[in-house]
This record gives sequence, C-alpha cells and structure tokens, in this order.
Amino acid sequence: MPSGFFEGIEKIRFEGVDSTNPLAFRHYNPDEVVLGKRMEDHLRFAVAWWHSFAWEGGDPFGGPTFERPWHPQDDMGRARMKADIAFEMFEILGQPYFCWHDVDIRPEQGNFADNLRTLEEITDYIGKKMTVSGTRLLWGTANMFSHRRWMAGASTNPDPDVFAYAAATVKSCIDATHKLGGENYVLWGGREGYETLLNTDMKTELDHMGRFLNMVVEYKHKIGFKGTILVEPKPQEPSKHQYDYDAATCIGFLRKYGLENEVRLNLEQGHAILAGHSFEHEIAVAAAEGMLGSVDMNRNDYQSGWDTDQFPNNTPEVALAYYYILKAGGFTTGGTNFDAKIRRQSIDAADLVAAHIGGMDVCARGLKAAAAMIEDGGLERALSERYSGWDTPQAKSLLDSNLDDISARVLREGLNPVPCSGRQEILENYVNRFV
Ligand code: XLS
Ligand code: NI
Ligand code: NI
Repeated sequence: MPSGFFEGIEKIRFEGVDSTNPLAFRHYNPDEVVLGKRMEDHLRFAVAWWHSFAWEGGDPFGGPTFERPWHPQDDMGRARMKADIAFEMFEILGQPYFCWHDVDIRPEQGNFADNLRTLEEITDYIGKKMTVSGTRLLWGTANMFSHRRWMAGASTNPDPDVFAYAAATVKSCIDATHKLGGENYVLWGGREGYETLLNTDMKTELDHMGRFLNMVVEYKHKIGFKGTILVEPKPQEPSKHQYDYDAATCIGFLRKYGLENEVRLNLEQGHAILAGHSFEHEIAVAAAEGMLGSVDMNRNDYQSGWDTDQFPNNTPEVALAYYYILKAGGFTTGGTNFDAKIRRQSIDAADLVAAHIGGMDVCARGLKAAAAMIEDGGLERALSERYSGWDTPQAKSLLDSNLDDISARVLREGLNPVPCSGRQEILENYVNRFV
C-alpha cells in the first residue's frame, strides 16, 4: 500500500525535448545509447537519503519547515516509514542507486550498542525493499560530524576514545554497506581538520587519519568487500580547515600513507568551487592519477560562497564535467550521486521529485553534449596539435637529457622559441556549439 505521500505523482517517463510536462524527463532516456552504452549505465544516478528524506528544512535562523510524517526521526517506526517513502520515490524516478549515512537511516540513540542494533535492523529492512525494487546501493558512509562527540574530529580527535568510537562506527557502516551489496564506501571528513592551529597538533592528527584509513582498507579486504573506498575532498565547512582540502591534497595524503592503489576520490561540484577550482579541474586532477572514483553532483549559489548543495542546473558546467569523466573512461564502481537538497520553502512532495527530474535532465544533457564533443574530436585534435612539437625523437630526448647538455644545445642552435596562440576563445566557442 503506497503511503499517499506522493499522491497524484506517477512514474516519471521520458517524453522528449518538446514536452511541457513538469513531471517528465526531456533528456534523460535511460535506454538511449550514447557512445555505445546506455545512458543509465553512464550516469548511474543515486538519490541521497540525507538531503531528500532526513533533512527537515532548518537553517541557522529557523527550524524545520518540511514537517514530514516521519519527522522527528527518533524511533524505528519512523525510520521504517522513511525507508518506505524513499523506495516510493525511487519507484517514481527509476534511478538505479541511492546512498546513505548511518544516521540518515536509523534513529540516534546516543550509545554505540543501540545504534549498532538499529543499524542492523534497518539495513535488513532496506535490503528486503532493494530485492523487491531492484534499486541498488551506490555507497554507504558514516556520519562522523553531526553528533557532539565528533566536534573535535573522528579519526583526528585528540581523545583516543573518540578514535576508537570512530573505528567501531566505520566498521559497522562498512559491514552494512557490504551486506547491502554497496559498490563503494565513502569517507568524508567534515570534522577532520581544525578550528584553530593553537589547539591542534596537525602532524599527529594527519598520522592518525592515515593509520585509520589503512585500517579501513585492511578491514575491507578482510571481509571481502569488493567495493571501492572513496575519500571526498572539501576545503572547509564545517571545519575552518579540512585536511582533505581538494583532489591534489588528497592524492598527496594517499601517497604518503601508501593508499594510492586502494583509495579513490568522490568529487563534489560545490566542494570544488569552495576550494577555488572548477569541477572539471578536480575531475581532471583525479583522472590524471587514475584516482577518479565517483561524483557528488550539485551546485552552489554563485554569490553566497558556502556549500548550498542545490540541484545542478547549468548544462555547460555539467557538460565539461562529463567530458572529462568520459575521457577518463567513465565510471566503473562510481556514479552520479545527487548530494543536493531542495530549498526550505519547497515543502511539497512534487518539489522533491521535480528537483531530481531537473538534475537528471541536466546531467543527461551534459552527457550528450560531452559525448558529441568526444565524437567530433575537436578538443582532442586541438590538444594533439598544441603538443605536436613533442612528437619528434629530438623533443622526446629532452626529457632524458640534463641542464648542461640542453643549455649547450640552445646555444649551439641559437634556439629562439616563437610563441603561438593558445586559442582559448576559439575553443570556448567550439564548446558552445555543443552545449
Ligand atoms: C558534505 C558532504 C557529505 C558527503 C557524505 O558537504 O558532501 O554530504 O558527501 O558524508
Ligand atoms: Ni558530498
Ligand atoms: Ni557537500
């Protein structure tokens, strides 16, 4: 029996670009083949439990606005109701995946043993619903940033008891993810950083975080979890400075602690912007190291400068993101998770559904534009032309040479390089033909 929460909203269908139906897909057509692969298999969309079902609509100036029938989320009855509603929405949207934090799916009971028991109960319940519906788990994760016990960090906490509690929490969440056949496990360190250096031993904290992540990887292998372990960069918010600042910082960290072949990155659009990068920059950095894992798709408000986690709606930006994802070979275990929430005035069930439809359509449009650019090959041609000077054996030998010999050659040949155009505007105009 459906709950009635989504009353009047039917399963969303693809109706094509001419449709004016606000509850239809205009671009996302799961079976449409793009570069030899179904659109659904390229994009691998996931709904985020926290924004869509757990968030109650509060902000720093006011309390909850949503008043869902399963709020406040303080007992197992409401946790099950929330799961029922979630799967009703999955049925409506038809996206293949979802993601959760432990605290999104179970009530918080304030002690580890009870939290473990309810996590096991609710994941059994969710597992049964997954079998019926066919919706799968893209990733699970532990929320180690909301409860006050985490205020000074989880694995980087000065208190070893918190480190221990964090280890037990992550173990329980990897177990739950494994049980549900999750394809990845994410660690985002919202409180793994500091508020002031005056009370922070940064080296010790980083060493503890590196050891912790190694324990996670050891445990994954011990239990035979085949999914990918992902870390998620973000420069700040909630901490003033977060250790997982951006993709490049994470890669350096993973190499230092010997994890470069075990852990990949989950990159989020809004986090890239907060770090002063474009989303495609972060994707390209990870891809260059073979560490691109998955993406959290959203967008931040362009003026406010914080992590507003809105649904994506900028096709040119999304197109460039998928261009670099496709260039890196596309997703393997990763996917496109909508780490995005509706605004607090958007209190209707239809708002929640429409937000996902819009996000899925924008991503589908971006993917098609990216695929068209790849098929046309214009950007690749421009790149190979720009670097073609390096194709000659003489140029290649430079890299095996040394400063003495190179300098002698520059003098001998009277080398005097002739600058040539970077053609930026021509390339930007080229991209605009596709988006
Ligand atoms: C917060 C993060 C968070 C992670 C999962 O900014 O994006 O939602 O994706 O813990
Ligand atoms: Ni995220
Ligand atoms: Ni975020």
